Amino acid sequence: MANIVILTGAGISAESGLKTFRDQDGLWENHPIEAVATPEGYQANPQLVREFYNARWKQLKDADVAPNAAHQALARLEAEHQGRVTLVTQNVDDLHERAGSRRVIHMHGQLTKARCPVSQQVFPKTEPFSESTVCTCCIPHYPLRPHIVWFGEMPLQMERIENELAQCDLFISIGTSGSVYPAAGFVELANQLGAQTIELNLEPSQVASQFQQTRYGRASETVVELVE
Ligand code: BV8
Repeated sequence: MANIVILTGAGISAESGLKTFRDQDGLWENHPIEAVATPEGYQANPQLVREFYNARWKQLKDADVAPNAAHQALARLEAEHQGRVTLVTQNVDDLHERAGSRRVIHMHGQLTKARCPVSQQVFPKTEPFSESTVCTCCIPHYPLRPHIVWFGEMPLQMERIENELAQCDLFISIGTSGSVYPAAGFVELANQLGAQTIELNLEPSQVASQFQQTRYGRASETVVELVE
């Protein structure tokens, strides 16, 4: 049976009602995402950045935000290939878990978690970020930061991801524009290591030419077709 590594991006959550980065033309409240999703942005205007992540965290709780057919198809694929499917996501939402996926690596962090900026200890996020939402691990207590990988910060679990890519026979990229590294470089690594590579997206990504196979359309259709 194939070892399968799947990379997902914001496009897989689009049909669940979560905006993609491109939908916002790279902006949020008229701030460039790079300005808001960076350590410098947080340093310069912590309240703005806290509001950015609080808003997206609250949106996860909206009744109409739920996993879609693509998330569910990936959870079925994992259940059918016990232990042979690894899901690496750039998304910070929890829709893969809510669909039933278990082996999920959030390489860019999670909206549902908070982190102490000093000890780096990670906590479940139970309340909106504010100046007074502080860690319990240090004295003095520090305001918790989003457990999110900002631009210029090292993605999480890279060694494990590279290890999974080295052993995979099949690499499938779903719903990502291929605009951010190192995630956009995974297909090159998979090709070098002899895996089959497939891109499923609404339109060709910035690295589309590096995939052996490409299928375009909405994830809720293309992923279901591929998995069934
Ligand atoms: C790092 C968390 C080093 C935040 C995110 C120059 C060249 C190369 C690299 C760089 C460079 N300058 C700087 C860099 C590095 C930088 C980078 O790549 N910058 C880019 C802008 C060039 N990368 C980093 O900084 C990374 N870290 O390099 O660290 C290092 C080394 C040692 C020590 C320390 C550091 C960290 C990057 C992580 C940033 N955080 N997310 C948050 O979420 O708030 S990035 C964020 O944007 C996402 O996580 C994702 O990774 C990225 C792009 O988003 P996508 O998921 O692709 O979404 P997008 O909207 O772009 O596309 C959606 C796609 O879906 C579209 O193609 C659309 O067609 C499709 N779609 C839409 N609807 C559907 C659909 N498809 C199917 N069905 C549908 N219905």
